[in-house]
Amino acid sequence: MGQWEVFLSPYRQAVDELKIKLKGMRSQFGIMSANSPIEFVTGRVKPLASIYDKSFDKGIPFEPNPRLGNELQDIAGVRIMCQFVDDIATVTELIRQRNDMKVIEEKDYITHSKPSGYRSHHMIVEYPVETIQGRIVVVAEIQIRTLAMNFWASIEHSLNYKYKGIFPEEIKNRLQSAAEAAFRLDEEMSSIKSEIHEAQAYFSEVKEATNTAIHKSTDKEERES
Ligand code: 0O2
Ligand code: 0O2
Repeated sequence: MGQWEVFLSPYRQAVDELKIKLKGMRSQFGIMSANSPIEFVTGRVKPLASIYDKSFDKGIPFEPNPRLGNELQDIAGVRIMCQFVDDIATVTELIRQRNDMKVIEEKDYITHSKPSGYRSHHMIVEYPVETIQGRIVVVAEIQIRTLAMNFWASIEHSLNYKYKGIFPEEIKNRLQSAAEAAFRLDEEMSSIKSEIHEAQAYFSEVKEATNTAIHKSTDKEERES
């Protein structure tokens, strides 16, 4: 295995484990029939080309060693999407209370959005992974955002590739106003949150009742055949 594969392997393990644990939080809300503050979870290990670009920008040697892992805090990155803005505070509190990771830094780009219009809450955590060579503590970044914030960020991210970070003035202004529109959408959805939750609870009940009815009728058919 190459040196980079060896270096990145605990980061891959961290992303896999964090995804399972955070998706587990979502299922636990489901089991308790409570509204989950987590809509979905994704994760990735930063591709080598992006590690190269970022280490170059930050003036850090592009070498597979612990310095790189400590200075580039998003080599292991996990993203949590929420339906409502106040779910973000619920999720961050749940993460702060966990014993299997230690929050070392938080960046609130929701109250203080970036000049681009970017909004998200970032948590930098130290996460220990158990390997055959012992415990390795890796730094990982957890980004928590609403679906609307995520929609904006993924569009802006693709445009960033196209324009290599230098947007024409008109696109820049449009993206900023789209970010504000996304934020207003979040505010509007929050104002009808209880209505939405009622509808979602009703939908789940109907789905469960239909499933139970189908199970009963197929069981009966099997017994009779
Ligand atoms: P792009 O446009 O280059 O970002 P599964 O195990 O099935 O749940 P899967 O399909 O293996 O999940 O991957 P997952 O977990 O859905 O996430 C993959 C996509 O989400 C990638 O996009 C990642 O770039 C993006 N992503 C997820 N979490 C993070 C994060 O914390 N930071 C960053 N920067 N990106 C993240 P694509 O599809 O590769 O395309
Ligand atoms: P990718 O492709 O998403 O993996 P710092 O050292 O704290 O000054 P750093 O490490 O860049 O700087 O941290 P920051 O800005 O808190 O968070 C970096 C990540 O947040 C980015 O990863 C993006 O995923 C996301 N992000 C930050 N600002 C923006 C933005 O304006 N638009 C979008 N779409 N995403 C943003 P990378 O490394 O850019 O890459």
